[in-house]
Amino acid sequence: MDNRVSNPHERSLVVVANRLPVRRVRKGGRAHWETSPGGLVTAMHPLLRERGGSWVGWNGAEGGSARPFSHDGMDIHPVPLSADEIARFYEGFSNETLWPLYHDALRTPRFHRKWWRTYVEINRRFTETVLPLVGPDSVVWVHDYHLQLVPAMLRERRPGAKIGFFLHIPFPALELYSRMPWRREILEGLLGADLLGFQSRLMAQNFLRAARRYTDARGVGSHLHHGGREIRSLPFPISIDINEFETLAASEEVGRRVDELRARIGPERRIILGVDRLDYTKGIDVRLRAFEEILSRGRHTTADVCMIQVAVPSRGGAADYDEMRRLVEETVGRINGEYGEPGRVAVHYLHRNLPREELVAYYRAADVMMVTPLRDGMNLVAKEYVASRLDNSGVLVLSEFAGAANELSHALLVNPFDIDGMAAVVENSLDLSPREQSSRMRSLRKTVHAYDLYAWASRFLGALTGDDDR
Ligand code: GDG
Repeated sequence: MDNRVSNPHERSLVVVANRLPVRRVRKGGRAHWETSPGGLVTAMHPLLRERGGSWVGWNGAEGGSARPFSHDGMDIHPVPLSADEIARFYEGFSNETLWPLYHDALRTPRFHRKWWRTYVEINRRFTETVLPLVGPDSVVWVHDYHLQLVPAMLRERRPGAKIGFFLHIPFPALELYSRMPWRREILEGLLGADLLGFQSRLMAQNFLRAARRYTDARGVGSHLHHGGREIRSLPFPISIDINEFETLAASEEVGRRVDELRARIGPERRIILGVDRLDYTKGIDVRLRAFEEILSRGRHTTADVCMIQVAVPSRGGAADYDEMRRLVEETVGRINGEYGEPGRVAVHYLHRNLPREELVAYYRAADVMMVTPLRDGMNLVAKEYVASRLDNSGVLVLSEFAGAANELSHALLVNPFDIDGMAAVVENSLDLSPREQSSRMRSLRKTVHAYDLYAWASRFLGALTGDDDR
């Protein structure tokens, strides 16, 4: 590891996100940093390496050092959090107030003044860490709902800085957002940016409506005037590194795993797949009930179809998440008890994180992919499935309430709250002719190809720095 950090004023890009792009890994008694997998890191890493740049974020654990270090061409600036701060800023205000409120209040958001006070304090700490890194030519890109106050806190101290903000989760409709006790403070925090990016046009508009209602920002279309500056709120739907998925999908290793999986499931049985973080926004429980409905209708049995649900452990210990896990596991147990046969399980349930090769093998093996969140900013799994279908076979069943539905209109779109409706669409998808599958998948692949993760990052930065025409 190289501890040298170069002159911050030569830096042109500063990424600010809740999590650092590195994680501490222990091997043979020695700990070292490793670059974390994940979309944001994949998109930012080459940019930071080429242009030079810093990443400010939390290491994901309790305590730790604030000492900066270099890793893999990036200057890393950790923001340490204590156990209490993690409980109030991260688990509390971020995940039990903002997350449910922004996802259409699928769970009741909890509003606690002490969580809010810690949220303000930690946003301040992030800002203090960023400030010394901001030179006259720097571009600061702040990410996500944990850090909505950072743009204005930075603006106050660096009035001329170029500041962009991207929200990975939905921005809710005004009627819901209005519940937030600190709605004006959050909007004013965001208005410190020059450019606000959202996953869809509707989400960008939701923000504009809220800002016009609760702050003195004024303007028409996507432009606002506030504090003597102009702010734009625009859609920048995030994407994936399609080449990475295509290369993995074409690899021998993945091919071998697909053959193994197919042989184990039985070549005559169709596979319906779900892959999600175990989160109540993802609609896993309702999806399972739609599969149960299909089996109860009797046209399909475990002799010709099965479901594989990968549920990646997430936010365990939080009551709503533990409750969702219990419900999902109870439903899987009920379906298997009712419809399974020895050697022919109805629902294969994997509560774990899979290696990427295995994940892509599942994408390739699946005849039908169900991506049915009740609300989702984008949903990258939908795009990853499409990217992995090199032979244009397979069917994507996609929720209308995922941001991805705006672009992936050739998927079979469903209302994820409608059990019978989803069951009917999945039944139809099992009958879809190879020709229709291929014509839909071709269009989907074209869409994902046309606009990948790198295009997303460079369009956002282009719009922020004035190198585009929007
Ligand atoms: C937030 C927003 C928005 C999943 N299982 C495994 C695994 N994954 C990877 C997938 C995918 C990622 O996790 C999940 O991304 P999503 O987009 O589906 O969902 P969130 O985690 O909720 O992400 C969302 C996103 O931010 C980006 O802006 O799209 O709307 O909620 O990349 O591949 N990866 C591995 N093993 C697994 O078992 N290795």
